[in-house]
Amino acid sequence: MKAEAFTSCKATQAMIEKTSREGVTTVFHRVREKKTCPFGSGGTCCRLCYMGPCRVKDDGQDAGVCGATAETIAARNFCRMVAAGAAAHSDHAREVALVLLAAARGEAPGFEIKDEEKLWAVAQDLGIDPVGKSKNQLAEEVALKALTEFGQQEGELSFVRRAPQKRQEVWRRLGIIPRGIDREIVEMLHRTHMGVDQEYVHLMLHGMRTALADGWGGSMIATELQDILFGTPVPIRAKVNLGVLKPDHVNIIVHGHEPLLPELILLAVRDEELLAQARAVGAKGINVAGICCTANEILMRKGVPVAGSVLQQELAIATGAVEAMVVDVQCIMQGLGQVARCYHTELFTTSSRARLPGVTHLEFDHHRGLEVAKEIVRRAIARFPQRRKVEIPVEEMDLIAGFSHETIKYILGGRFRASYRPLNDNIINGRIRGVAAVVGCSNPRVRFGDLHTTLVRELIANDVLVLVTGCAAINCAKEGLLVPEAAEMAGSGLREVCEAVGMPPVLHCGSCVDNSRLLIAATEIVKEGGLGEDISEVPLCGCAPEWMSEKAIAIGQYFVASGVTVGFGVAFPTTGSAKLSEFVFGGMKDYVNAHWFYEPDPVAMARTIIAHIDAKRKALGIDV
Ligand code: XCC
Ligand code: SF4
Repeated sequence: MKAEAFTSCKATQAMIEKTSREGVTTVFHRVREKKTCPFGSGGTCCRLCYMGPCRVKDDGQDAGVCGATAETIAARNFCRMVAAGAAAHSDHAREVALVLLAAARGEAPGFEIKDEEKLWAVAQDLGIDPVGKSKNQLAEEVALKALTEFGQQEGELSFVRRAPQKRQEVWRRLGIIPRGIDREIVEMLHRTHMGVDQEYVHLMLHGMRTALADGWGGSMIATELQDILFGTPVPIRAKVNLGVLKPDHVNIIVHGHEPLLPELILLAVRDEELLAQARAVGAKGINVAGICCTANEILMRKGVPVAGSVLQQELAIATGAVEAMVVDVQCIMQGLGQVARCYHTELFTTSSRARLPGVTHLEFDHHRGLEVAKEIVRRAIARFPQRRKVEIPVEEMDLIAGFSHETIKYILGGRFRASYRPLNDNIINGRIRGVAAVVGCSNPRVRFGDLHTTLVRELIANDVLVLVTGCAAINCAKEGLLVPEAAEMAGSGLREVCEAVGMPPVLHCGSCVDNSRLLIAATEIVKEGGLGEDISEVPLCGCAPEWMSEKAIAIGQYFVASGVTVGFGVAFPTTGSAKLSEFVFGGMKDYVNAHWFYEPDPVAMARTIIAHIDAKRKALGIDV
């Protein structure tokens, strides 16, 4: 099979070829065998009850057995994706809140409150007076308040008040301010059960409320509490791609989404006794690298190398150099189990919520997390002598990560007058044309990573400052777009700004829950003044050209509901219904001043984003 057809990433190509030679099946092999179903892909396959399943044509006459029309079915499916995505981000947040609570009470060895400044800020935004309280006392109150945001039945989520006033009014008018995180998700599932809510606009409005419970709720809680526990990111240099695996070290890969156990593994690998054990089996040391958003979390805060993005998880094992892979939740392919059995890798599931058949389960319990971490490291060391053929791709690239919204403030505004003023001024004077968020997954149905990099190159060449998160960030990093020298590829205006500050034209803002940082950054731009009074007025656009997960749909929906127009590539789950597509691609504008768009071609997507940014500039009277 032609590996070049899947991606231009040389490391990925080499490992696809290696697995093909060795008869090992990966996502790239399976995708060729699986045809997509047009009804499922366009959103009009309903399997919500067993009078069906029903595949419905969008001809104005066809309907499911219950009478449900194409737009109802597609809207229900879309909203269920939002609910699942919001649930994933929020359940992650819940776990972090529980760990913060235990840490504050001294019941989680290895965890402590690292960022008191953030703790104070978050406390105040949650309506807690921090004055006169000890660090742990305050952290306990913050954790308990965060936990109530999940089960709250009435009222409004606390972080909603962080949004620009005008945006809050839009939401209040529409009645879509989330009351409680769990409540909105449950109601979304209820409403999409057979025979409940069957009016697509009404469904989509609750889809927005549910998504907002993610962006301004679950995801934001995850990000903020993780910053409190592990520190708010600041710019940090690191390396990316499969070349970060070391031939003479015990390699441990952490993969998934929660940084909790990985932070403890980073502690454990510094343990002298374990290092001695590693040397005793002939290794020079222990190397930890990340995959997916776990990677992004510990990259942002610790500069831990990134082995790859979602589509490289099986390929990392195929190097034959990985002694242990530790996974928790989300984006973990079941195929990993099979691949691990072909090599000497021990794969560990660690979350009480996720197991894989035939895979070692060693549960992360935060009361004894450090012990679990050490046990994993010990077992990884024991695997080292079992290595057979090792083939690590040479490709690795430098990157800079760590651009939290606080950091953006500092680097642009300076240490003593940290503010978004310089960014706003540069947007107003046109050096920076606008801002684009390029986020989300990779998908083997399109050229892996190439859509991200083609799009981003086009954007920066046109003076658009790019913020990246998730697997999009990893893919851009692999191609050298996340270093200051990448400014050479930028248009003259953006280049001037980047060179003056010494920053890359593409800023790594973190994991997928860290898309909540982008909501805050957008809000800061509004609050700084000169670029409108609402997020929807800022020359700003979002996109996920290679998306695949339900979480991506939840993120897209909360961006749109927050006033940011969002483009997706690959395929779009409303295209089976003309009515619903008209709504998401246009009609939503009448409600939230933003909409979705679908564009599978990255260059065309860049043009659409630039045109959108230019239209916003024009409306603000800062035409270039
Ligand atoms: Fe998963 Fe977050 Fe998508 Fe990557 S970007 S494939 S969701 S790891 Ni979140
Ligand atoms: Fe078919 Fe209606 Fe049941 Fe869906 S809910 S499977 S459209 S009968």
